[in-house]
Amino acid sequence: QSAGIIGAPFSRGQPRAGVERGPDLIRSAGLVHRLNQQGCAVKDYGNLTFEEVAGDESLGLMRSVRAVGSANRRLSEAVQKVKRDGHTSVLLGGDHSLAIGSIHGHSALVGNLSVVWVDAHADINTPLTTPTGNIHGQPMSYLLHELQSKIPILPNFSWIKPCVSARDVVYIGLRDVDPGEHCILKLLGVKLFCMTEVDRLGVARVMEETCDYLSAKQKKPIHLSFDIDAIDPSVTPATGTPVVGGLTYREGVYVTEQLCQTGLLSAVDMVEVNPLRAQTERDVQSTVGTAVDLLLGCFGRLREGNHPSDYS
Ligand code: DIR
Ligand code: MN
Ligand code: MN
Ligand code: MN
Repeated sequence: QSAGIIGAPFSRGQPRAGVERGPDLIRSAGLVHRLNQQGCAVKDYGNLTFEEVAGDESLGLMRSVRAVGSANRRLSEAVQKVKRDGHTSVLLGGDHSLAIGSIHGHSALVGNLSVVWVDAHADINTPLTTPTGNIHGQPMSYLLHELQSKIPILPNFSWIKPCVSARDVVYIGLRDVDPGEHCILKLLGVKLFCMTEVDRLGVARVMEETCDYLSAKQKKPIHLSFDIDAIDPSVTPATGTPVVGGLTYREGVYVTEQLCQTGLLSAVDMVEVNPLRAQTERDVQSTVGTAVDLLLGCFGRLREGNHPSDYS
């Protein structure tokens, strides 16, 4: 399959500068070239530009609501275009608030989908449960049908239509979940493999159960939303909210390999790479290199090796 890359240099879903550099950094680590090398056609749609939203005052704790709403509206349109053109959509973030537009746009074109959310965090706070006011900790709450009664009217958010059912979501890698989020996850019965489950079952069984769970009813296109902070900060330290005790590099790559093998992967987000959070250039390289390898895994890279079908 082919990849359609969208860069979204956007950081207003959280307070730390630098995450808007993610798209160009991931590209300059050779993403397009390496995808081509493994036989994957690529169309790079370039970076989105975002308007300066005037008068974007906080609403209670909630910061940059209008900017986040407007940026995601643009992103949703862009993802719809990529899907219309027949590619697997690749969103390079930017912060994780961008999952709102990415998943909304994906679903607008393909209909019902499954979401695999790989993250240290659940990102399912509502505007009323958020302890920080950062919208990157909330995207799932805007997307889930089941939470719509909990979402107040917000400026520039009225275009967002909930498009995902809680039963079609699987979380992997959780280890920093707020009390309000934990309550929502339990109430909705969301399928999740926190780091405790990864420890107990091993990543192979986690992925077997994830794929069984998602294909049990009908085989829907899969949206993978990968927050780089799911991986342990010893490997990917250049991110805004690192949490110790994460997935290893190998566990992360295994997740992408297995999702690729389902043949259902239809859109991928790679978000929260922030070079300004790194101590050293080596930390940046390790984080960005891991992000690239995870994306290569999504597009068929095998660690046993690959060769083109006409090779002899
Ligand atoms: C926290 C942190 N749960 C919040 N979320 C982050 O702000 O709602 N998500 N860092 O990636
Ligand atoms: Mn996270
Ligand atoms: Mn658990
Ligand atoms: Mn996240």
